[in-house]
Amino acid sequence: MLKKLSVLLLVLALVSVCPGVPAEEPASPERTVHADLLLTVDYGDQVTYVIGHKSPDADTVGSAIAYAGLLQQLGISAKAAVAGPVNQETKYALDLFGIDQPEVLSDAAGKQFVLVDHSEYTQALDGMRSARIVGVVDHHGIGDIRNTERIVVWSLPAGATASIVWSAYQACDVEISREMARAMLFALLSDTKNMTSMNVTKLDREAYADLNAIAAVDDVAGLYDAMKAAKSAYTGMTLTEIFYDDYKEYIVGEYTFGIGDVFADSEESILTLSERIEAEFPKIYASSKMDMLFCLVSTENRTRMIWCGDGAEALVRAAFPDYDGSGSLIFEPKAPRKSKVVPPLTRALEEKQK
Ligand SMILES: [Mn+2]
Repeated sequence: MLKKLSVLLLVLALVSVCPGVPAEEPASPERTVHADLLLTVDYGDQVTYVIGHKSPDADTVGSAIAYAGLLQQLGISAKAAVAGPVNQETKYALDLFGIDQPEVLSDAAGKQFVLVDHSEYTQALDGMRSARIVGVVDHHGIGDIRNTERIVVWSLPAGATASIVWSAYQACDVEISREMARAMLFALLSDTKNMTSMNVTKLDREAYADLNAIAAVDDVAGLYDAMKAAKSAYTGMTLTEIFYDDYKEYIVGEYTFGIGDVFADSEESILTLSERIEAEFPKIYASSKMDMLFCLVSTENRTRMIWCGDGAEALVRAAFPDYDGSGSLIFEPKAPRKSKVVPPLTRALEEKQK
């Protein structure tokens, strides 16, 4: 109930500061409520890195760039960064728009961050437990990061983190430049599959309409298709690199597991690609630190899941009662990692430890 209420309050707060609504009173230094709150946080003298999760995807990178841009506009010394090299999809969009790739950091210790698109240490840059976190922008659940200071956390169940960043610009009444609109637009397109995903909310639609107008991209559907093609081409990458291209780790009690999300460009390549990864899986598993590894190979319509590690098969049996014991699991329609794979695996692992 409390959670519902606070989300409602945040939404109301956001609505109340939308631009176009004349201010009731001439706010002292013409700053909105949310801009004021962002500036209430103590950033000290060091630079604030805005960074997304490991195996950065387009939403993580575009959101980091745009939120760093917002903080800069408010006079905060902020810089976008990434926790690893950007993927082919993101590289395509950045190159197309002439936007610089954010700096790649390898260790968070001693530095200061705003986290975007994640809020758990397993997905954060190494050393994050020894870093200072001064903000979070995320559309997943609340993870395990800790900070007892007063910071700004934007957490909304939107289709993309980029939409929340967009709403932060609205709440702070900061004008969105064409470059920032393009960064948020490619992020939004990627996470919502060009606004066709089931997770699309009204906020995403409003963000999309506004960003589209500012970004002035001739053919948005064509941009999305080209990004998708760049992603599934995996040009010049080893099978291990393909597995880790879009990869996330999870901890449930005393168990750890990782899931790679691999994109196939046709029904046939679901099988060929997943069989090639399967052959390489024991080697990938041996050099990982996880108890179990899972790999999803999907087109827009179908997913084949394979796994490796002690107890992985038994876990699949417990999590997915339809599993036929054939050594792999087919999902139709496609199984998004976040909504259809992580929750059943997590529940089954929790059950196992009761
Ligand atoms: Mn995201």
